[in-house]
Amino acid sequence: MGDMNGKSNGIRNIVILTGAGVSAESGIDTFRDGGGLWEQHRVEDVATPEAFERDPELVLRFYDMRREAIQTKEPNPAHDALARLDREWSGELLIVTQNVDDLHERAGARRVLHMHGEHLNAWCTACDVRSRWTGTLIERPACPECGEAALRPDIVWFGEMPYRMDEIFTAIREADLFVSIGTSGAVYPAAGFVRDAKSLGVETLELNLERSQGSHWFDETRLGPASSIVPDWVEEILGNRD
Ligand code: BV8
Repeated sequence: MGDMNGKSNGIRNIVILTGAGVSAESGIDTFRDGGGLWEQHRVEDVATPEAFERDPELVLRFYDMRREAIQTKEPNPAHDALARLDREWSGELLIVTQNVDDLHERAGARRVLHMHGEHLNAWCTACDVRSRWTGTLIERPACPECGEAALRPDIVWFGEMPYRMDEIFTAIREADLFVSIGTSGAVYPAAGFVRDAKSLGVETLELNLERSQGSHWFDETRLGPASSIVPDWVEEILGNRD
């Protein structure tokens, strides 16, 4: 592993940040690649609380379409490799994902934290309960818990606080290695995690199709499709164990 040869044996606690690039080869649109989500929709029209307030139908339709789409997709070898690491890694491991699909879980990963929410949850703005949801929300269905027609996508929109930030910062503080996979480094606070890791002396590795906005912060960057460079890296890190 580049300048970590021999040192990877000293690695016990790993934090992995994943972005849309890890699901790209499963056929789920990324945000900023050609033809991506933000080329078809302006962020401020569909991914902010103000947008939901202004035009709930447009926002609900946007998320209904994506919630339905992810249920027709399958995990790819990158998800499978990270699930294998989760099963076989005896140290601490946390997969912090910016993705709102469930492909990490469907590949078998358990130690997953969705910092930007999940398509397959509906969040009731009346009783605050989150319910598993695979259908649509456009018809404003009743909350299974309180019966109110007050469900919204369980998605962290721009201007909203990402979930479980304390847990994420604690994991980064205790990490020996921070790995960023398939993210453009365009959105904060996720894009700043590498700087937090670096300032704490944590080794940092980036696995991405192309250089990202944060590449210069990483000790090492490996370029290529996640479906091949992630399994290669997992093989390497598992092979270097004590
Ligand atoms: C918050 C859910 C504070 C929605 C998402 C000015 C400066 C700094 C920050 C800000 C600013 N103005 C506003 C902000 C804050 C804002 C922000 O960062 N804006 C950016 C645009 C500047 N952030 C927020 O609002 C966040 N909240 O700051 O709250 C706060 C404080 C107090 C109290 C209250 C609040 C909330 C942000 C969350 C937004 N929600 N997702 C949905 O899904 O609809 S963001 C969304 O974009 C993703 O979740 C992800 O996090 C983010 C970036 O997307 P990526 O996953 O990286 O995907 P992208 O397409 O960009 O890139 C894909 C990458 O994969 C590329 O690099 C590509 O090369 C690579 N790739 C492609 N194919 C492959 C591949 N790699 C490998 N293999 C392949 N095959």
